[in-house]
Amino acid sequence: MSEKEIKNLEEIFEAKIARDEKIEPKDWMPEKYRKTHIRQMSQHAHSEIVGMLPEGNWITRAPSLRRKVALLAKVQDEAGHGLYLYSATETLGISRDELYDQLHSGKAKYSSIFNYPTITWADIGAIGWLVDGAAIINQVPLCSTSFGPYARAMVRVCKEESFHQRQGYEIMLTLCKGTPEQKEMAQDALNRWWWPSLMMFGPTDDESTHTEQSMKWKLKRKTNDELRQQFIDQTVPQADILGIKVPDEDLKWNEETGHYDFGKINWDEFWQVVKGHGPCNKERLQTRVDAWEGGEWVRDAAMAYAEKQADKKVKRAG
Ligand code: FAQ
Repeated sequence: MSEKEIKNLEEIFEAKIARDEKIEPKDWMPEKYRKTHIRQMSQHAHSEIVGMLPEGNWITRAPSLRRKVALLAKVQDEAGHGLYLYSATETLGISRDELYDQLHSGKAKYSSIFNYPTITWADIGAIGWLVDGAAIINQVPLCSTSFGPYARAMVRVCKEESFHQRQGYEIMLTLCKGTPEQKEMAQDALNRWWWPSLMMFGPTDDESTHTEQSMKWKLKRKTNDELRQQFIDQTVPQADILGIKVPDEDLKWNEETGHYDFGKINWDEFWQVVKGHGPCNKERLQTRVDAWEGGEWVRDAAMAYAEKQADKKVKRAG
C-alpha cells in the first residue's frame, strides 16, 4: 500500500473515532490500535477466568443452599465474561490458543486483585461489594468504547456485574446485622480488600503508560484516577450504612472538591503483585495451567470426533 493510501485510511479511521462510530473487526485500523486492544481485552478476559478462583474456593463451604446457588451462578457468569471477551479478542486476528499461551507462560497480565486469598466467608461478601463494585465503575464507560465487539460484550457483562455487586453487599449487610463476631469478620474483610480494590484501577495517571493514547482512541473513556475517585465517593457511604470503617485514617470528605480525600496507596505492593510476587500469584497460575493440561484429552477427543465426522461426509459425498 502506498503512503498516500495509508494516510487516507488513517484519516477515515480518525474521523470515525471523532464521530463516535464503532470500529469493527473488518475495518482498517492502525496496528497499534489492534495490539493495544488485544493487550487490554485479553488481560480483561484472563482476569475474569482467574477471578473465578478466589470465590470458587468457597462454593463447597457456602453457609446455606441459597448462598451456594448465588455463588455458583456468579462464578459461572465470570466464566461467561471470559468467553465473550476471548471471542471478541479473536476478532482482532489472534487465536484462543495464543491467548491462553500468553496467560500460562506469564507473558500476559491479569488483574492484581485476584492474587489475594479468600480466608473467611466475609471475603466473598467483600469481593462482590468491592471488587465487582470497582469492576462496574471501570466497565460501564467501556460500554461506549470505540471497538464494537468490546463495547457490545461489556453491555451484558455490566448487567451481570450489578447482580454480583448486590449479592456481595447483601452478604456484608447480613454479617453486619449479625453477632459481634460476624460484624468483626466483615470489618476484617474490608480491612484486607479495601486497598487492593483501589489498586485495581491501575497506576496513577502520571504513571500510567497507556492512558493518554487509549483516551485518544476512546478505548478508555475515563482515566485510572477519575475512576478510582468515583469508586471511593460511591463506596464510603455504603460502608457507613454497614457500620464498618474504611481502613484509611486520611479519608475525609472535602467540601470544596465535592470528593473524598484519601490516603497514600502502597504502590510498591501493587507492582510486587503485578510482577508475580503477590500472596497467591503462583497458586493461581498453576491452577490455570493444570486445568489446561488436564483438559487436553477432552480437546483431543473433540478434534478426533470432528475429523471422523468430516471423513464420513467426504465418503458419503464420494
Ligand atoms: N493489575 O498504563 P496502564 C473483574 C498494568 S475484571 C495488573 O494504566 P491500562 C470482574 C497494565 O496492564 C478486572 N496489571 O494500563 C470480576 C500495564 O501493563 P502492560 C479486570 C495492571 O491498560 C470480579 C501497566 O500496568 N478488569 O474484576 C493493573 O491503560 C470478581 C500500566 O498500566 C479489566 O481488565 C492491575 N490492576 O489500564 C471477576 C478492565 N492495572 O499491559 C471475578 C479492562 C494496570 O503494559 C470476580 N481494563 N496494570 O504490560 C482496563 O480498564 C485497563 O486495562 C486498566 C489498566 C484500568 C486495568
